[in-house]
Amino acid sequence: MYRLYNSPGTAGMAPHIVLRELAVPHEIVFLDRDAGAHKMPEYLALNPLGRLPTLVDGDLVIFEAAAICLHLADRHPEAGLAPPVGHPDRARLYQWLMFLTNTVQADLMVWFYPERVADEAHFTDARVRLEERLAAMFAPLDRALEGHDWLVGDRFTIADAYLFMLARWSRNLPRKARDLPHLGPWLARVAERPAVAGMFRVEGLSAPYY
Ligand SMILES: N[C@@H](CCC(=O)N[C@@H](CS)C(=O)NCC(=O)O)C(=O)O
Repeated sequence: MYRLYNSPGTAGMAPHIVLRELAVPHEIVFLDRDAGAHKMPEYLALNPLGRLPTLVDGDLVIFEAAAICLHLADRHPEAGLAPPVGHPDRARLYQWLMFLTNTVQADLMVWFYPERVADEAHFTDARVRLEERLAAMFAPLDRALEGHDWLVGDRFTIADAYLFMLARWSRNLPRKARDLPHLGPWLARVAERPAVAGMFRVEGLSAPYY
């Protein structure tokens, strides 16, 4: 039984989708971030950064959403949520997953929490620049989907789960992923998946989803 520590709508969404795609027994533990539950000693013992998500898989405890997605895909190779190791599509999956987590997600986090890097007087300037940067990041993702149903290869992978989570966050920005010609239909396609619909239900989120 996997246990995923999570909070609705946050970085735990991609691992949550992956658990549901795998249809494996799992428990989602929602921590009350407003109450600071993710900074309590009990949780810090699992994740010293006090961030969500964290996965518990027997004796293994890991954090970082992308690492959790890869681990889950590797534990259940028969599900095909990641191409086989050594296959060119596996390299493409690494490329997009790393780009998503270390570049797109990093800038999105600063857009949502500018107080972490700047004084309030600079929030607007910082956000305008981040919006430019993020538009330039979503553009190649949009192009990669041209003529393709999924980001990597010819089936849904963990890269789609991850991109869905981040593309959905862009609904708060002036330039939204959903307005791009290929990302828009792709978002609708992902949202229709039973695993994704189930995730929204469990996370208590309602439409519009992205
Ligand atoms: N790179 C980490 C980021 C995790 C992260 O920052 N999660 C946010 C929620 S989206 C969080 O827990 N924030 C609480 C905090 O930073 O104190 C991952 O992808 O797992």
